[in-house]
Amino acid sequence: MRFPVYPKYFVRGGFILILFNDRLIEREEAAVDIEDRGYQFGDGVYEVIRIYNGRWFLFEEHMERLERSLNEIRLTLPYDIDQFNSYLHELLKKAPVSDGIIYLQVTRGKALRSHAFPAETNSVVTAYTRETPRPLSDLHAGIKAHLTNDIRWLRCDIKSLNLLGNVLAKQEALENQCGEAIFHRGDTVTEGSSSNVFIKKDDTWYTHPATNLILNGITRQFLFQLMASLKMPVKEEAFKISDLLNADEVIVTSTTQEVMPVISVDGEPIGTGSVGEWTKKLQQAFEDKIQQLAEVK
Ligand code: DCS
Repeated sequence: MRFPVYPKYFVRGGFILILFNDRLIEREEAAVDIEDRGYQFGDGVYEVIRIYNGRWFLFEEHMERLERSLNEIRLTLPYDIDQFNSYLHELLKKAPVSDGIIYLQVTRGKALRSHAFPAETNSVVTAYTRETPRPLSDLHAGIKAHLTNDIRWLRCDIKSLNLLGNVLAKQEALENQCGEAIFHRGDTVTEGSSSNVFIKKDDTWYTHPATNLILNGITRQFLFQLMASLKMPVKEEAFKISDLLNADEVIVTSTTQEVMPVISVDGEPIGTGSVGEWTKKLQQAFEDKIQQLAEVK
């Protein structure tokens, strides 16, 4: 008994309970078949949704992107999306987190190993919550980034389980004492290994347009709203490595990294080499939204 003060299936801190298709089961009971296509081919899609103060953040936006990813790889859920929503809400209720995430994924399920789709698909849904503290000290001080060649496929708009290109890039960044890898295709900057990239030059933010070459981040889209409210112009326009290195300010954005300042790229300081003023304003606006969420009854 790990959590004697709670009834069975009510676990603070998450992860002990797993949504496995239509059941909530304990972590130890959850096992994926060797021939699950998610395991063998990376044949599936996923989402990471933020929870602040026990409440969902941008839930609908993530679920809409999940539906898009599913459509793009011609995969269907084992039940309708409303049912899925209610299972996820039940999961968060039974395995609550305060500042955390819900990780969810859908695979094309178990089938004899053969590349083409199986005649019958038995999609497998898994999801769990996990306490994930906000990266407050990095948000305050900023991180270093490392440039690397974007070797990924040409459908980065799909939130696919295939993350090998991203994994290798992040590892390379860490081995260079950097917190994030920033991808470039030729001379063009695309996105981070697990984030989108914005640069500020003069009085405008720039970020790569939402094409097949990047994931259209939910945080990225949310920042467009914050930038509008702060009267900060933003252009969805591709920019070059030289623009990145000569920017006044650089940020990477994601569900877990929020509005993360980048203070140097491969040892070259960005702007003054410290967190810029526009970045601080954006971080404050983001903070205010989280605070508002906490106040919702
Ligand atoms: N680009 C890539 C390649 C990502 O993996 C992510 C998020 C983003 C952009 C930013 O998207 P969101 O703003 O919607 O988070 N990656 C998720 C991940 O794998 N872990 O946490 C976030």
